[in-house]
Amino acid sequence: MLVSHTTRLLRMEKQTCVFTGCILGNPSRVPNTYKRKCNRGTKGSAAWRRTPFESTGMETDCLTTRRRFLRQSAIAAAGAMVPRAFSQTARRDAKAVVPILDPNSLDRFVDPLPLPVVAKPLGERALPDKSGERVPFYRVPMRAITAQLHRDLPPTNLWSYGGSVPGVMFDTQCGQGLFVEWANELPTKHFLPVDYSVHGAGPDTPEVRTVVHLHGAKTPPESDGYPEDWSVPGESRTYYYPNQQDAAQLWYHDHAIGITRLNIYAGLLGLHVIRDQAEQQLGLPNGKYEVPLVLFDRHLRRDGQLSYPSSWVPEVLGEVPLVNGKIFPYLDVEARKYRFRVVNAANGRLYRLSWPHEVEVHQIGTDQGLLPAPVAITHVVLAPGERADLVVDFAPQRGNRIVLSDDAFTLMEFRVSAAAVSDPSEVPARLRPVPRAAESSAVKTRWLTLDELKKGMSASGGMLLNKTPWHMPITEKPVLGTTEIWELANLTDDVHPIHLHLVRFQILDRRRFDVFQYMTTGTLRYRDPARLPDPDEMGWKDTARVDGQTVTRIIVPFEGYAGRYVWHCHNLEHEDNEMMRPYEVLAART
Ligand SMILES: [Cu+2]
Repeated sequence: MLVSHTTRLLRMEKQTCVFTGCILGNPSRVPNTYKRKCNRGTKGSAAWRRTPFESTGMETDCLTTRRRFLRQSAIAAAGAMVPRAFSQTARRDAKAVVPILDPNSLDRFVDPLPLPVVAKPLGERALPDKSGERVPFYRVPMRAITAQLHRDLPPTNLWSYGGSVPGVMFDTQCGQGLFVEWANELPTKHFLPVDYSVHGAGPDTPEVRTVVHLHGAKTPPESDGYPEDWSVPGESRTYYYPNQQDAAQLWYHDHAIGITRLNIYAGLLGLHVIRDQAEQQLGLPNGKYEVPLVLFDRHLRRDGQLSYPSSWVPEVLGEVPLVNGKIFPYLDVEARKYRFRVVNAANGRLYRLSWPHEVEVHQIGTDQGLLPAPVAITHVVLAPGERADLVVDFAPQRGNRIVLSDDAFTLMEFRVSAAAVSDPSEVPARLRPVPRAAESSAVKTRWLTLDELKKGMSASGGMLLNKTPWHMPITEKPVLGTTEIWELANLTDDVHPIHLHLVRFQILDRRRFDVFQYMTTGTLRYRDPARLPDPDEMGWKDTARVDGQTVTRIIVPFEGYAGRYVWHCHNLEHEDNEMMRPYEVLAART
């Protein structure tokens, strides 16, 4: 396996540029418009393709200078740029196919916010543990659909779980397990461009393959959606979700090796809410006053169809914002409190949601459920994979229109009714205990680097975790029932949202360090004191923003199941290009 993969990559390195498809070492054959990109691609791709298998040179090549997510967001807001690699692709599309859609050409707030359909079980099935207990059984087909993303656009081709994007929503109770048969009924040809040079996506692999991961769930390994456990059209996988965990807003999405970014971009994502008694007794807004907001962005052509780069690029930030699958939707609300369950389901965009200052907003929860206490906010930052649980009080806003924005663009509008209503819901001062995990409880501390491989000043050649490609032997093997501290040392300039499957964790602190000194001498020098996580991050997390040139320490109790899982960056372009590693939870010794 290792030999064949290595051979394939080295052969590819001699033949083609992974950025443009042109012949390496023969830049005269490159079209002028692609020359700058090809030149960096030629050098950069050869360097990083070779490095994972030959250790020379990589350590001094991977110092990065790329822009930070927040900076991207702010500049894009000014209309000055979209990420370089992505905008080049867009221009290519514009010339070759159909002009690219400018979202500012669309009327705003003309479509109501869609709400996901709640999944209904088909029946019951017996648990595999021979206890005789029967639990609900669901079947969710993955199918090609069309959906109108805006009143004035033609229908868009998408892939869906259960007929919509986002897909059907699971509304579940803690302790009530369920089976889901995920049935791949997709076509055999992908409608987005597959880059066959990405690991796991070679031409000898079926082009359409899917595997579902329930993000944030404590799931047995055989049901967790291991990236190589994919199924092809005509096949299905039945997974068991025990739901033995605290109430939280989870979400499910595709995780197929090498094409996760394409499958999620196509629409393969949906929600899974777990509720519990403790949360239900708090009196928070519920029923129709609890609304999911699933955020993602896309790049669209004027004919309404998705556009995606023809070969791998490090980040894809769409120019068109969607909420629950609609562009610039509106929601009619009563003058009272609402609970919004926000999920960042974008490929690479870090959202910085801003509410008008006169609107009272509290964050009450994060990835893995409620915070200890509500946090008053005017904005919330969410990297891909992260969630925020918000309560917004519209009572003082009778008759007003409230616009929710991100730094980069307007997202949606809330139209507050002029009528006064009674509001029995409340936001208690104490939500649930979340004791801080003691560092002394950790039996092991791991130093793990986040790396970008590059040559020259700006070319990205891919990302790695701990300088180790996906297929290399497993190096992280925590023992079930023990706690570890993972020191995530980000050697790049970018924020990388790091997600661990199976577990929940707490962020201990963040601390900037001298990356240049570390890279050149191997010694660690911190630039400033450690910072505690933000107040809205003081709950249980499953995805943590690891800032550029910073060590982010997380403390992780490995609970649930022994077996093989993964940890990865949730920027989907990074994840697909090897910023993902397996890890194995070892059974505790008896
Ligand atoms: Cu990343």
